[in-house]
Amino acid sequence: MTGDRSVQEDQANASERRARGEFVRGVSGFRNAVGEGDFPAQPGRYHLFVAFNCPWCHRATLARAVLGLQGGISMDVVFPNRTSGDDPAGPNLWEFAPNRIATSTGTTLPECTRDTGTGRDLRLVKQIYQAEGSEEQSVPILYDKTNGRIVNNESAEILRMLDRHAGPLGSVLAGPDRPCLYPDDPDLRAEIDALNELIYVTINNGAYKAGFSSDQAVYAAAYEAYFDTLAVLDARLSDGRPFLTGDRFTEADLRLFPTLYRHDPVYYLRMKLNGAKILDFPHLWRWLCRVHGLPGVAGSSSLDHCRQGYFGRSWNNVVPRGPFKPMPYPQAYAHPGLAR
Ligand SMILES: N[C@@H](CCC(=O)N[C@@H](CS)C(=O)NCC(=O)O)C(=O)O
Repeated sequence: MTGDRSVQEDQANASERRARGEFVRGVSGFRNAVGEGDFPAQPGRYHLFVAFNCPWCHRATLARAVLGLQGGISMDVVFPNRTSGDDPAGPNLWEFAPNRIATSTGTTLPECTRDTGTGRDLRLVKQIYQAEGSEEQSVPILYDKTNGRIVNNESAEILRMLDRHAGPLGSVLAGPDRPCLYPDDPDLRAEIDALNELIYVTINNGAYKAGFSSDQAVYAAAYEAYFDTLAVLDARLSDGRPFLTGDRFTEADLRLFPTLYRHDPVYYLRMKLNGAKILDFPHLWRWLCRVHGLPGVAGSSSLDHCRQGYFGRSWNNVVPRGPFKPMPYPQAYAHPGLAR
C-alpha cells in the first residue's frame, strides 16, 4: 500500500509546497503487519494509542468496534489538545492526561486514560517512538504489548489488518454478525479502492488541505473538490442503497464516516468548509445517521473531544458550542428525517 494515493499524500516537492502555504501531510514510518514475522495474530496482545478527535484514529477505533475487538485489543486515549509552548518537552505533543480539564465542558473527559499499554506509564506518545529511536509523534499507533514494540502507525493499514485477522485477534462476533470490510471479491475491491482514493484525497485529507492551508488558491481548490465529491456521493446513494457499494458496510463507508461525522459540528467552521451542511445532502445525511446507528459506532469517538481538539488552542481557548438547529450534535444523528 506504500505510495498508494488512497493511503498517503504524494510527497513530491513537499517542502516547496509547504513554503507556498499548502498543508502537506507527512508519511507514517512504522509499516509492519500483524500476522507476519514478529507480530503473530493473538488475542489480548495488541493495543491502540489514539486521540478521539483525530479522524485517522477514528478509522482504527471504528474498525475495533464494528469488528467486535473491544476485548481483543486494548486502548488508551490521549487528551485532545496537544502540549502547549511552555511544556518542558516542547509543544504539539500528544499527552496522556486523564485529569486535565477541557475548556469546552469545564470537566475532565471520561474517555481519557493514562498510558496503560507500554507498562511504563509514559506521559507522552513521543516517548513510545523515542524508545524505538524514532522522531515521529503521531497517533494512531498499533502497539505490541508482548515485545514492547510499535507495529504500525498508518490507519489505512491498521484497519485492514484488524479486518483480516479479526478472528485470531479475539473478535466476539462471528459469521454474518461480523462485517467483512474488504471482501475478497475483485470487482468489489476495485470499487472500494477507487472510492478510498477519491474520499482520501478530496474528503479525509481534503478537509485539512482546505482548513490548514494558508494559500487562498489551495483552499479554494480543496473547497471545490470537497463539495464536488459530496455531491457525487449523495447522487451515488440516491438509488436507495444503504451503503456506498450497495447492501454491505465496507471499508469505503468506514473511511468516509470520520470526516462527515465532524463536518456540521466542527469542519463547517474550523476548516472553512461552510458551503453546505451534510443536512443539505439528503441521501448522505441518511447514510450518516445509518452508520452512526450501527453497533459500536457511536462510542468509537466523541464530539466533545473533537470540539475541544479542533478549537481548544487555535481559537483563544474558546470552543464554539453550536450548532443547535435543527438539533444539537450528536443527537441529530439519530434523526435521518432532518435531511433538508
Ligand atoms: N497517515 C497517518 C496520519 C496520522 C496523523 O496525521 N495523525 C495526526 C493526528 S490527527 C498526528 O498525530 N499528527 C501529529 C504529528 O504527525 O506530529 C494515519 O492515517 O494514521
